[in-house]
Amino acid sequence: MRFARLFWKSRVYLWAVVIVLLFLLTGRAQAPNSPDYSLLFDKTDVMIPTRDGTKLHTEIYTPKNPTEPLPILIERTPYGIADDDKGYSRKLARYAEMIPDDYIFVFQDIRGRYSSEGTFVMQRPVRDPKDPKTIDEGTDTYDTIDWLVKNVPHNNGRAGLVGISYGGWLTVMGMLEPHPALKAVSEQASPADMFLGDDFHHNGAFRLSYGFEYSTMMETGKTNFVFKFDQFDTYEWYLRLGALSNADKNYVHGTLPTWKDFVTHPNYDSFWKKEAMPYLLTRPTVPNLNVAGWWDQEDAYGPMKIYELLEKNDPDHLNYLVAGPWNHGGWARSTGKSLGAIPFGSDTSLYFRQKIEAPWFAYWLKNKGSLPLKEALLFQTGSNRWVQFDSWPPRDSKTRELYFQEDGKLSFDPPQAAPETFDAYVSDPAHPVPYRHRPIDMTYPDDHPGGWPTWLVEDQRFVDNRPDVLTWQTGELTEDMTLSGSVTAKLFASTTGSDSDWIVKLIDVYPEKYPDDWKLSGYELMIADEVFRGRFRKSFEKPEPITPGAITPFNIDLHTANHVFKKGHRVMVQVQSTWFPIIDRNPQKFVPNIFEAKESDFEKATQRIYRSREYPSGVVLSLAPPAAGN
Ligand code: PG9
Repeated sequence: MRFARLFWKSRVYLWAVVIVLLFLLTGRAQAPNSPDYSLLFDKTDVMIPTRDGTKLHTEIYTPKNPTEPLPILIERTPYGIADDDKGYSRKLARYAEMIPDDYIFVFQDIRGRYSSEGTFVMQRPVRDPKDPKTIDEGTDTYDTIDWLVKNVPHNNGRAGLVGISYGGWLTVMGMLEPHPALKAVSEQASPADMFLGDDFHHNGAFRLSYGFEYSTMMETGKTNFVFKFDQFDTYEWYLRLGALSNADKNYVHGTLPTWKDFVTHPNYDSFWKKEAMPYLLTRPTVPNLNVAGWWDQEDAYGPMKIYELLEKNDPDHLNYLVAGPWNHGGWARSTGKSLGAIPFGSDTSLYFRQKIEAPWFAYWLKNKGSLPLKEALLFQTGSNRWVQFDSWPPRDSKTRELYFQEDGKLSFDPPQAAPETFDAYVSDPAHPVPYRHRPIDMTYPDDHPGGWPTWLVEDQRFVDNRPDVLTWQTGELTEDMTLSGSVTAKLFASTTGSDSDWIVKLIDVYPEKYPDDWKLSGYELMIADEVFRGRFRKSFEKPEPITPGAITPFNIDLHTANHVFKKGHRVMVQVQSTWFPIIDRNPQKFVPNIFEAKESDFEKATQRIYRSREYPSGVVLSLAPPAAGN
């Protein structure tokens, strides 16, 4: 009797029904991909009022016949909640590993998007908290939580907040003035600084294809819009576009606020600082799990920066970090066994969802189990294993510089050559280096699986033979080398122009013959990469021309990596000056605002990378001490 009561109360029978149905339908005893959620949840559709009267469309999914008060897990989104054929949000599938723990799931359209009222503002600036009439995404989150804990039956008074990318940023906004019921958050791939390192610019260089396609997607209507390119290969399309001013003249026609912001704020001014985390985050207010992907093509910088900023003032140990071998949001879908051609030896995304994310929320919101990580849990690529760290970057790594040498060699020995020793190339804005192999399809195609999500793991051999890409590499490594922490490029360079971009890529070159996986033979896998717009070398606020012909130092932060270059592999560095169309073309002649450059401003430039005793260019790597590293 007791068992029977427990059976009915625990709703195990519902899961059994779902699994049996699936088994019958598919003839396979597999885990259901998409169960019938109407058997598991009761759905309520509400418009939640916020303090200025604007109502936000919200879907609430309460487990059927709850046996105890349950926490509320909230995801807020600008991308729509999209229902399945039973009218249940497709978002539920994202939380498959948490559903057995029992939560009330809440999905909400943010202000001005999809079915919510109000006006959408791209990354709406944070309000002045002294003015009670102001609102922002933080107050909308606060008001939502307040309404939910007061109105949703069976809740236990605790709320969690989670989101990826824009949703990650919304999660951080919810932490700024947190509602007392907010007990745990997970910021996942949130941008931290749109001028320095995330979707719209990197080190001041404009992310053209992303900036154009994202702003048209978000600001053409209330729902996602797909820009219709008249050419599949957008490399060609953006080249035909010519100077950036043509985007507004020919397509945008002043209709996109975000495009206007790009044009009117070409430097790191208060506009960009208003939403940048270094100016907002002083301490963690709620336990926060930061999540990052090593090959995140959109916001790799953000979560690492947010972790770093919160770490500065975390006496109660509320700030945690997980990084895995993922692209943007890759941890939330699929198994994560591989990315593009690169295998990882285990189901890394599934592991995250089952063993990290689900226990993390269960610990804070349900007092269940123990914390799944001590501080930072980072997947080590190359060796394919998870490693726990007490701090990230680790304090015990030692920096060593790999120097560019003659004949394309790279070595730990400093160069001895005469001062004027360099390698050179001509950078021509009329023939920019593609950032991924062509055809470069649009960023978010709606009719085919695109190349964007995996471009960072593409084999870099596709540019090896270009005369405008310089390459240096070590010999075959005689033992494993563990990179564990920061990577910085130190270039001594000159240009015949008065402005220039420098793109540096740190690459793991697989052995020429790789029987473990033949298709990876000789593969050139990017481990770290970044672009730097030369005009900003002294200040991101006040750009300055480069003196043509002058040997100029450029220090470029390639961020952190946790990677083993295996014995038999080589380390490679590539330098180039264009990366198109993800980065707009630098005219290579200094103009006050590149968004207003004329066609005639774009010039070829001869670039020199010095590799002499006086001017030793190279990359500085943080290497793990041998004992700890392997
Ligand atoms: N990378 C997207 C984004 C986040 C925030 C602002 C603009 C774009 C996203 O995936 O949501």
